[in-house]
Amino acid sequence: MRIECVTLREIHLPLVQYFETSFVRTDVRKILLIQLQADGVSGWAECTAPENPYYCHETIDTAWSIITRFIVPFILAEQIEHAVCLPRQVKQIRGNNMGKGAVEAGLWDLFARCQSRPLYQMIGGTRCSIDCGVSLGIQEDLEILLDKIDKELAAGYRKIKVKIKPGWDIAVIEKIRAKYPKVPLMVDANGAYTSRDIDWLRQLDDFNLMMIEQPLHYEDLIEHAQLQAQLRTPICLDESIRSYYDARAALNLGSCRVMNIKLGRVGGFAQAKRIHDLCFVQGIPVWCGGMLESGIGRSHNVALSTLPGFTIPGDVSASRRYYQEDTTTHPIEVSPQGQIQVPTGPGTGYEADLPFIDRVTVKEEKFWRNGK
Ligand code: OSB
Ligand code: MG
Repeated sequence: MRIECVTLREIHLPLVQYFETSFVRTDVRKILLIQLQADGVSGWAECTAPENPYYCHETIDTAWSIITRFIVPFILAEQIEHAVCLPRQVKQIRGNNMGKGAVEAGLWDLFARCQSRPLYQMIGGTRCSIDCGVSLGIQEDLEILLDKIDKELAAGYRKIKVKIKPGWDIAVIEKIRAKYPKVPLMVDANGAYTSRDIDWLRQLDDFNLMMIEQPLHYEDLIEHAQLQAQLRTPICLDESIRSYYDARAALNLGSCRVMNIKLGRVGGFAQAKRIHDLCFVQGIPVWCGGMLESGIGRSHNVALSTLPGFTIPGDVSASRRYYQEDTTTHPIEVSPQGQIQVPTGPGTGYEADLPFIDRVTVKEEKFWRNGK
């Protein structure tokens, strides 16, 4: 296949409600969208790199630079037989997974659409519906958080994830558990604790949590292993797992018992699948994380979540929890049973809403084969 044109757009989308983690509050998402065209068909993807380098090294601007300078020239110069055959020059790029992953995911969507096949089947997905959970940010006060949990449970969600940080942790979880003794509940610290907090974190063992996500520094697999040895509650790693190699090291060291797989963080479907397969043979459950994606990125997360090892509800929830208007013509919707029906149309099964995207675009760059 010969890619004829690549378009990068930066869009700005205000969140329905700000999202706060232990490291930053986000009000408006600045999102890089990529459109790849061949044979009159468009493949789309969303780069999950955030506005700032606080979740990972990459930002929307570094990804823009890597994609335009080091990826686009090669995919426009060569033939690409399949999304698994990204040009060698792209594989040579170290790190920058979100930039590489966005192009790779867009190629998968394009190839699936050209073959009129659903993307989820092409990657080996086996589910026709996926189980959904929600991730709730740090709130102004506990009452607001409890109200939000009420609302999400009423909407049918199957897992509640609550962000924690020092000063917003044990007392909050205690209150949630007092009100909802049985709800599938987990916490995510985004690396806000250190080895000095091990005794403090052990209190979380009292609350029958599904898991504790990324309690410690993202580079420290050894301390996570030491903490896991002292906890009954499984540790789940997010930021620490940037590649197959990280995943293998974490499993060998005993740093976690669950893995969060994010398409962008690991560099696309091929890497996500490799990590999934490694976990699958070792009996380690995985689930699909989120990066406050708009509909386009969310639709790729839906496809990824259909792989057989994704046995825990992911942070893949309805578009309208995030955005009033979205980048797909049909918003991603969750049933009252807390599930998303996986569409069976070509590619992701969702269509980009180009008029809307044009309306919210603040920056655009187009590249043609032969420099047209
Ligand atoms: O740690 O999973 C995380 C959002 C932005 C950055 C990191 C994380 C998150 C979330 C929200 O938890 C997931 C979502 O609802 O998209
Ligand atoms: Mg996380």
